[in-house]
Amino acid sequence: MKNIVVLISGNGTNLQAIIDACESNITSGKVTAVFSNKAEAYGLERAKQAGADGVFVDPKQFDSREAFDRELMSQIDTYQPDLIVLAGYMRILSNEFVRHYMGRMLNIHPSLLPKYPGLNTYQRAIHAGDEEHGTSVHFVTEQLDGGPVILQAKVPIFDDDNVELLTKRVQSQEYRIYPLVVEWFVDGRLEMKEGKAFLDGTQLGIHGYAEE
Ligand code: NHR
Ligand code: GAR
Repeated sequence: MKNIVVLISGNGTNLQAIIDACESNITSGKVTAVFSNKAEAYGLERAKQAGADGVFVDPKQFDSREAFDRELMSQIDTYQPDLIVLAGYMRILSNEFVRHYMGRMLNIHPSLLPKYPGLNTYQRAIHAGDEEHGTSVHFVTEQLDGGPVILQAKVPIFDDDNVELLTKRVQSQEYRIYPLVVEWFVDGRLEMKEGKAFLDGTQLGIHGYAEE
């Protein structure tokens, strides 16, 4: 059984999708702990309901990003994780943290990377007049939202769209693709080598498995 540790900052709906998948089709993975940098994150409740540990680590108790991340790392490592999953985790991670989990840490980012790294992607896509938006699962590297993409899902942007509707449309796709990628990883089908993602030994392109 592979141990999965999930990092969140909020609601944890992606966490829930992964927990649910581990109770059904992901037979070789288990969420053992969930860490949050926000005390009120509802995802901590979801963790406990699923029989996993839900741990809040308070950034205010630390002098620097590096010191906070070092504490997080040492607590995470008590679970001997095979995979770290960022699921709506809203704090940039230090290089030391990223290097420690390199090749075994995934993120889901709400844009069709490499378009729109960073925050407020929905507003940016609507404002730019884009006809489509989406979400990307990628390996985490030291470059923010710049690690190799594994899988994307696309949705249309309609003429009378708004951020709320578009968010819902994108998130419903996240609940399909994130558990699938986690399954690939725990089944040993997915790896990162020399900054590239490989599925079943085949190198993936810049949009991940779903090439144009
Ligand atoms: N850390 C590294 N090193 N690399 C990545 O690719 C990371 C990462 C940490 C988080 C998620 C990411 C996203 O999917 C993620 C990817 C937060 C920010 C941010 O600016 C940016 C990207 C992501 C998450 N955070 C502010 C900060 O100063 C705080 C913003 C807030 O609290 O609202 O940490 O988009
Ligand atoms: C997700 O939609 C994810 O793509 C996004 O936050 C949401 C978290 O929702 N991530 C980021 O914006 C990272 N910067 P959830 O807590 O309900 O899973």
